[in-house]
Amino acid sequence: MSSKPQHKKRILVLNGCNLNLLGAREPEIYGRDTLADIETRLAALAKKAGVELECFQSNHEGALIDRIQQARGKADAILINPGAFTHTSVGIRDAIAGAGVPTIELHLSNIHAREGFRRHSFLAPVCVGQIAGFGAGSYELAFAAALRIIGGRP
Ligand code: CA2
Repeated sequence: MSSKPQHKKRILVLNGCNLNLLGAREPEIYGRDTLADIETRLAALAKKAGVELECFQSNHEGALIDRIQQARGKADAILINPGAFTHTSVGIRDAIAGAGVPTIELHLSNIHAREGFRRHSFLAPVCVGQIAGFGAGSYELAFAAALRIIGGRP
């Protein structure tokens, strides 16, 4: 019996506003790793797992929405740390809801233990789940969660 060749699974990692500044300021909240450090570690994990990884950061809401729209039918999972867009963006929420790509929301800090305005996420209801509070480790935990989803496990 011949089976269709499977394409390499693809994970898209999105980072929103101000995350390009990681490592430079507020290390007591966000840690000392830069975004490049985090992406390098994810790339190593992706190589080991045999999946393709694409990383994109923007300070612009529309640019993130464009990437989410483009992921439809192309990415198998999305990891997103939307930064402050978490608490403001109905546009990113609608893009995630419309993309049909399982999406995991992640945060370096525990947004539920900070200012009241950070407790609400517009995105959480359209994501598979949320990981928050493990510093740079949140990305690796979210990556592990994405591998489970790609492998057909919740
Ligand atoms: O904890 C997270 O990952 C956040 O998404 C980070 C956002 C914040 O607005 C969210 O509420 C929670 C902030 C992005 C990083 O901002 C920086 C600002 C200065 C220096 C370094 C990072």
